[in-house]
Amino acid sequence: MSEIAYDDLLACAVEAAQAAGNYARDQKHRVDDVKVSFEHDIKLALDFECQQKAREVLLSAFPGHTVLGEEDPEIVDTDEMPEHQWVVDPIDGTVNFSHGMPFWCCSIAVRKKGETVAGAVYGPDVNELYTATVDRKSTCNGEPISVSETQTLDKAMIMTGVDQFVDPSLPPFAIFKSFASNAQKVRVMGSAALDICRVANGAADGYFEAGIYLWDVAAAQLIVEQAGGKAEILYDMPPPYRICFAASNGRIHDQLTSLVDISSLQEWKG
Ligand code: LIP
Repeated sequence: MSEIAYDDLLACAVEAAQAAGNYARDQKHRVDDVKVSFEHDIKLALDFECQQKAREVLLSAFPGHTVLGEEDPEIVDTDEMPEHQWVVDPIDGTVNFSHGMPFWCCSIAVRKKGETVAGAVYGPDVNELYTATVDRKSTCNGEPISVSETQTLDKAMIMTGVDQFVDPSLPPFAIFKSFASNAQKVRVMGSAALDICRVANGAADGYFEAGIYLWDVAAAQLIVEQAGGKAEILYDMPPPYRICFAASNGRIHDQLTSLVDISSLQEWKG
């Protein structure tokens, strides 16, 4: 079986992200079609429809590949490492999208035997398309991007988020407090993929979130790494693909992760 060029995989990721993202943008009048409502989160009909748009592009180009999507009906953990697996978040920042906030995107990555080799994050309302392959530098709208030069946490802007388990007594808020007192500023913008891409382009210096999912960060992790930054899963949480994740410009990484008391989070299962 011949190798598939990373550029061909990236081109497909971009095509699928734009198909899903432009569809969501053009169907915004249907944001009231809510399929599932949680206390602090929602699933729109458009989440499912956009995932299907992306799947159609991906599997039309690569019928033998597998797709892991946020909106899959059944998600089971597996130690399998498929030859090619696409990881799709059709609308990252769904609540922002539903309120008419522009900070949302479609995130698509492809993993080869478990290693992300190409990724695209497309934000239609912010007009930003971030791309990276494992052998090329990251770009935004075709222009190369790099992480910031910020050396210390007290001069850093840290992006973070809170998932639907938002009880302030829970450990993630203790971590939020420590970021707020140690960083120059903390921002909660509601889209992990775009947050991490802002670390990649130097607008922010770090990102942390407990209770985020693989599909939120898979493409952006490669984008920040290929922009000179560092990103890592600090540990896995239940259910499958839910993680504690940090990304940075590399220079402040240890200062950032030293504020995360993993033991407190391991007791908190969310
Ligand atoms: C969102 C993430 C965000 C997180 C939200 C939500 P979704 O992803 O991008 O960082 O704080 O709780 O998980 O669910 O909109 O794709």
